[in-house]
Amino acid sequence: MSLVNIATRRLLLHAKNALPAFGAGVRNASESTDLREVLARQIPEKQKEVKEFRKECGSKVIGEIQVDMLYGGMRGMKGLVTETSVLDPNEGIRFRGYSLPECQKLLPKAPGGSEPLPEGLFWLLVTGDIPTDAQVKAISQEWNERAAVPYHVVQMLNNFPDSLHPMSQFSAAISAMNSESKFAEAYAQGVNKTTYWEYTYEDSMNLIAKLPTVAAIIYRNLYKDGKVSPISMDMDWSGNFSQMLGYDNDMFTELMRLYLTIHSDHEGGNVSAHTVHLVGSALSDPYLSFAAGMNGLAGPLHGLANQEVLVWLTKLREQVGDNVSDENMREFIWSTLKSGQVVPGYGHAVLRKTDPRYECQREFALKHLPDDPMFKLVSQIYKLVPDILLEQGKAQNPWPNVDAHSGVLLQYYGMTEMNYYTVLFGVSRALGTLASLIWDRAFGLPLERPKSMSTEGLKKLVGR
Ligand code: CMX
Repeated sequence: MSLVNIATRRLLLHAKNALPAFGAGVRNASESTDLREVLARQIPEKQKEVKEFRKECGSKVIGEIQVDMLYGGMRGMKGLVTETSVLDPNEGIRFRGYSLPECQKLLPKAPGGSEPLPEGLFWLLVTGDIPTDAQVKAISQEWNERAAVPYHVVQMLNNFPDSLHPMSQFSAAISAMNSESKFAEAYAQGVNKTTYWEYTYEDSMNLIAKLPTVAAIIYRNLYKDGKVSPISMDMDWSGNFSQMLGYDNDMFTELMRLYLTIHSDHEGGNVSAHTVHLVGSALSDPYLSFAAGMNGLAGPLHGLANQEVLVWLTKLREQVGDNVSDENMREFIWSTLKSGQVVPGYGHAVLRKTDPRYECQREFALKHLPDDPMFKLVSQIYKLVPDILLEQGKAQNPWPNVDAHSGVLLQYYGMTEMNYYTVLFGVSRALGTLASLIWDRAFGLPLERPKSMSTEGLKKLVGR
């Protein structure tokens, strides 16, 4: 049985960061390094803005709903407010208005590193401001201080059978951590609803801080010796995570910083984000809300696709061998489609171009692993799959998404356990979904309850 030593040890790691170079139009409204304080100042202003907007425009019509949308997974139906990010079908994700390349350029980096620190992205998602180096460092420290995982959760994880999928372990552990929920405790004591955001904030910060340790316990229990190294107080969130996973490699840590940044948020309608928002609207605490989102992320059409891609690539290599010709690869892709399966990592419900999250992972690979055989295979697939999907004529978007590339980078650094990949996605997704949940409670959004209809009722409604 592994014991997580939550005592901390100090490592002399980080020299003082240089301040990031801010370009024109970059917002950084506050000097304070206390995120809670910055948020507390913003919330009344935003509440006022929304109140006035709703008073003036609350009854304006913003779209029409067609029958097909009800049967078609509500595609294109505008039905949610999410402040943290917006997805453009052609351009991809913008976090608080900043594109992915802009975030890569503007967000603070670790000393000597070139990838953004996810702590900075979290600050941006919560506040809308690009943080300073000092603000990011304060978040790293706060998360390190909040990282202790309750012993009953460690015990529970240690007792799970190896056959239980890592995502089931992850979600169960997150639910079980609601023993720590400040929100649930405050609600039970009958606190005023205007203060809900404060407890949601505390729970969110605690949960994000604990996730790397939970994820590392799962990894070390399933695939290694069950021992997890302790948190180092002077390390950043990704540095600690890499170390706890057992990867003593600066480039793996850099990959984690990039990975945990780019998987964080994809506006509000995707399954994981929407689920966290929906369950949170019942005032289930942030642990329960986020665990529900993780059960959605574990679906093969959503986050589990990163596992499916590696399973599919492995099958391809087994069946057609290495150095596969374009012709043989085309045949393999067609055989996948003809057997009624999807090509994992391709297509998207909103995107209509190559996902910028795919592109930045490809750039990482071109820089650090240009000769890796799996990377070459993924590049060859990228050349062939879009034309085949277009020829088949079904997929609205034949281009690759984030999941088509992530596993290849992980396997290069030795993380070959593909069943585990979605857990990494989940750790990152906490940043976006919990930033949104804090604002949901700050805005006092109500219980979510859209109207559903029967086919019979719909027919009557359209006069048929
Ligand atoms: N391979 C084969 N067929 C595909 C396909 C793909 N990659 N992408 C879409 N299609 C098919 C759909 O299955 C659907 O077929 P039917 O009409 O027989 O039902 C048809 O094309 C139309 O689908 P669509 O409107 O283009 O796509 P949806 O919005 O319904 O679904 C998605 C989007 C992502 C579920 C789909 O593209 C898919 O299954 N992709 C593979 C799985 C994947 O990579 N998921 C990860 C997405 C990113 C993430 O959330 O992590």
